[in-house]
Amino acid sequence: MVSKFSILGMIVALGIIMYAISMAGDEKGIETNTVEMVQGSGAAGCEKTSTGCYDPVKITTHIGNTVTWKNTDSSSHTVTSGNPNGITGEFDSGMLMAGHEFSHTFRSSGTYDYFCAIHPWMIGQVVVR
Ligand SMILES: [Cu+2]
Repeated sequence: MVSKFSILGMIVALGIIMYAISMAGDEKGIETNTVEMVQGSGAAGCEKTSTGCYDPVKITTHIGNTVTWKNTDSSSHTVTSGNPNGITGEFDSGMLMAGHEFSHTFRSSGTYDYFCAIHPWMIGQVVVR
């Protein structure tokens, strides 16, 4: 026989799981307008680190704000909207040499994925609210 306590325990556990899922789905990313391409991101592996290849890998900003990407790596990179399976055309830095920057002003809310067209493991995301 299943006791009332174990049923209650299951309901509580389910509640905690549902809460965790809702929090994960609501994760906004770090609020900033500056992203750096990390050192060594020209070689695969940065995508497995906590910072990602673009640091921070996920940011939140607001409508009208300009986000600036700084290439602090020694390799050239791009900031291209979309993902390796498809370019959305929202923004594209073109080839960004070491030490150079690229900026884009976000005019509408949404979630913008982007990646490096040279190193497709480099992916990042901008959430505009
Ligand atoms: Cu790259």
